[in-house]
Amino acid sequence: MPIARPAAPVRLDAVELRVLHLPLVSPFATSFGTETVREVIVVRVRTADGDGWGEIVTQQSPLYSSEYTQGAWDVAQRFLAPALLDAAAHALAPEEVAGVLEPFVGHRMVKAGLELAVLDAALRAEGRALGEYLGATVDRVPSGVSVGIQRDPSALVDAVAGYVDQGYVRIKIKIKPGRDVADTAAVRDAFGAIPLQVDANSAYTLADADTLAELDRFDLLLIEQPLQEDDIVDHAALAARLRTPICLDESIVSAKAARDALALRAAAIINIKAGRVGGYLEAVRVHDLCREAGVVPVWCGGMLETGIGRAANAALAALPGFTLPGDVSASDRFYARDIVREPIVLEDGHVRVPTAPGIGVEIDPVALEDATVARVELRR
Ligand code: NPG
Repeated sequence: MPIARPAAPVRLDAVELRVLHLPLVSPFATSFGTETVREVIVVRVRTADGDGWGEIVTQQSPLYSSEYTQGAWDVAQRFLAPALLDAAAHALAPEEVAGVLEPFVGHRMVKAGLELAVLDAALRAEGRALGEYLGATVDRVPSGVSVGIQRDPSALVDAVAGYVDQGYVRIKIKIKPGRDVADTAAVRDAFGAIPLQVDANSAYTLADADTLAELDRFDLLLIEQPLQEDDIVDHAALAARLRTPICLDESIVSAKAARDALALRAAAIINIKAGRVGGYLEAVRVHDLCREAGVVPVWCGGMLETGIGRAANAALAALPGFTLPGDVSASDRFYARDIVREPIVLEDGHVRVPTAPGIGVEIDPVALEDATVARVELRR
């Protein structure tokens, strides 16, 4: 359902951007690289009625997508934040942000972070929670965990065991060529019928279809993004050869891309990430489209968000079309110290949807300051 009740416009006085470096509790390895520190940009918008917070989920290097932190830092200061400040000289509703930023091609993660900050400011001013605004229908969401590639399959089983013990209701393991069938088999053998899925982050080509078909015997919930971002037709060809449903992540950069992928039968399931599609409002449009397209299951992805994006993801994941557990894990899955006062915690395999106004969490100013490596403020 489209947003039922739009938010009141806000007047922006300033946009503050910070690059943060947050150490991860353990290295996170995927088919595209290993991270030990999360580099992320936090946005604060200042309005007469108070501040709003957002997060730009780019990574240090353009390995997951073409976006990366220094590029985001540049485009935000040079083009996007000035356009927003100009447009909001009088007042700007959160629903108008995407239109103001639309002339600038791409840079969706930056657009998403700016839009979230405006949305947060507007909803805080109204005393309304993001979940309620987006259309949440539950007060807690089941929590899945994403487990990076480990030294070997037995180390992977050990890592998964720790998360199972904590109560995560669904396990996702990262795979890459040479680290797929044996890793998946080890986890399936060790944990029986646990809900399990794999994520390739674009590491394969259609020539690997036979290897990927070997995963069919593990009754996975899905295989995520086996081929490259623009391999829509090849994903459709692969889907015809696998029993395991294909879920797209990197390829789904907008509601339009989602519509096309579904029409071409390149995906049976869609991972929704607000950063990747340019904002939480576009994320709701992807959700709505999937519900209308014969109830295509969707789930909420994660990008190692701080407490800001994590709280917003919990709100998004509470919409009714999110029928699979998302990568909405507890803050301590990645961070020993989050930058919010109310880190997301796991309760009986679920995380709570915040109910306080806006994103529903308060920033810890000391933790924020300690993590900041660069800061800039743009004024009207
Ligand atoms: O729980 O936040 C999380 C991480 C989930 O595996 C996860 N994210 O490919 O989906 C992904 C991956 C990712 C992380 C992608 C960071 C890009 C950046």
